[in-house]
Amino acid sequence: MQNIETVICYVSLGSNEGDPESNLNEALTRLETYGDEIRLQAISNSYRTEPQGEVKDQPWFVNQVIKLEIDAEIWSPQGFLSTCTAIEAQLGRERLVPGGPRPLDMDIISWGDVVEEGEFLTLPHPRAKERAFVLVPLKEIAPDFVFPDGTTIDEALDAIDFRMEEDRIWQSS
Ligand code: PH2
Ligand code: MG
Ligand code: MG
Repeated sequence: MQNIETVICYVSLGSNEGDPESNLNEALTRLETYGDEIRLQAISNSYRTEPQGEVKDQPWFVNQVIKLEIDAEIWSPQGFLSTCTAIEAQLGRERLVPGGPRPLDMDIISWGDVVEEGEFLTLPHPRAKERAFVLVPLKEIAPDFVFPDGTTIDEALDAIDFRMEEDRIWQSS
C-alpha cells in the first residue's frame, strides 16, 4: 500500500445569511469533490450562536466544526485556505463589512500541530480558544484535542463565559 503523508485539519464553518444550514451542507459537498485528497472524517452538529465580535447587530449564526484528513504532499495550509476562500465566494460571499453577515465563512482552526503566523493565515486560529462557537462543536468531534500550547478544550471552555441550551450558544464578547 502506498504511504501517503496526511495531516489532520479542523475547520470551523459559519453562516448567517441566506439559508445557513444549506450553505454549510453545500460547503461540505464542495469539499467532497476533492476525493481522496481531502477526506471528511467527522462533522459536528450545527449550533445556533449569538454573534460575537464587533458587529452585534446581525442575525445569529449557524456554526459547525469538521475534521479533515488532507493529503499533505499535495496541499499546504495556504493552498487549502485559497480553496476555502473560493468556496466562500462561490456561495455568494462578498467582503463588505469585516465581521458582518456572510453566507459562508470557513476558518482553519488547526493544521496538524503547525504553529505559524502569516499575513493571510495564522495557525492555530488566533481566536479559536475564546470562541464557544468553535470550542463546543470541536469538543463534540475531538474531545481530546489539545492546542499546541498545551491548553485542553475543557480548560479553554472553563476560561470563557458562555451559556448553552440545547443547540443554542450565547456568548457576548
Ligand atoms: N464569525 C465572525 C464574527 N462573529 N459570531 C458567531 N457566533 N459565529 C461566527 O462564525 C462568527 C461570529 C467572524 O468570522
Ligand atoms: Mg471567521
Ligand atoms: Mg474567515
